[in-house]
Amino acid sequence: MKIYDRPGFPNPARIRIVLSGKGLDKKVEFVPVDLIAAEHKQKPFLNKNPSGVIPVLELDDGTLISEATAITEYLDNLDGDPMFTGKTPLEKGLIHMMQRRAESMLIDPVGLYFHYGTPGLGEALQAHKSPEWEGRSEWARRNRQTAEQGMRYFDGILEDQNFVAVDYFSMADITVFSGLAFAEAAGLTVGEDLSNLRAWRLRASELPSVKNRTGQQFVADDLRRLGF
Ligand SMILES: N[C@@H](CCC(=O)N[C@@H](CS)C(=O)NCC(=O)O)C(=O)O
Repeated sequence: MKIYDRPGFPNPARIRIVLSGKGLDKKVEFVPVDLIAAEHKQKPFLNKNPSGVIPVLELDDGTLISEATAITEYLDNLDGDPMFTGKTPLEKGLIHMMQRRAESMLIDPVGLYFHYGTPGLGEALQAHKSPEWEGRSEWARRNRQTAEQGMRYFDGILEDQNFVAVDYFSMADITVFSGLAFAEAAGLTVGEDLSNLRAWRLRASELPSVKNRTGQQFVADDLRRLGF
């Protein structure tokens, strides 16, 4: 199996947590994609994932699976003993629901704010992000607001429960965890008043699947070079 990704980027990190939890990290070859040079917007990569984003999983027979959730479902169910995507119909339903909220209310708007409201990954990629569009800064502002509301929403959820969807760390928690890391890289802080979310994040960061994932840092060297 190959994973096309880049260490230190938040959506790829979702898969690295899963690989670590499932003990699969040594069974995959990580193929780095140069996001700064916009390699993922060129034809060879678009042939693998027309959405032009990482991560992408390529199986030994050439089958391609993109979208972090789809890759997670595949990897988590390979051994017939899912630990992140739910064991019962109820768990599966709750995890799916909360993971989708974690995308639409947090990690996706953070990504849009990052690419449209900051210099993002630099010139080569900005050319693919509608640089001349006059609604750009308003779009970025709205997405920032959505992400900040999302943080508040998950803080509320974690008031009454230990994890985001079910009573263990699931795919929904992975998405929130990575979303917060992305938020910080984009300059959005997790407010001091969001104490449930902060405490959950601290607990989550100590879980073996999170702590021992390969390529641990969440802010890649490439991003640091760009001033993040
Ligand atoms: N919905 C996608 C999101 C993937 C995504 O946005 N990945 C980022 C890296 S963290 C990316 O490739 N960004 C490049 C771009 O937006 O041009 C998933 O779940 O895999």
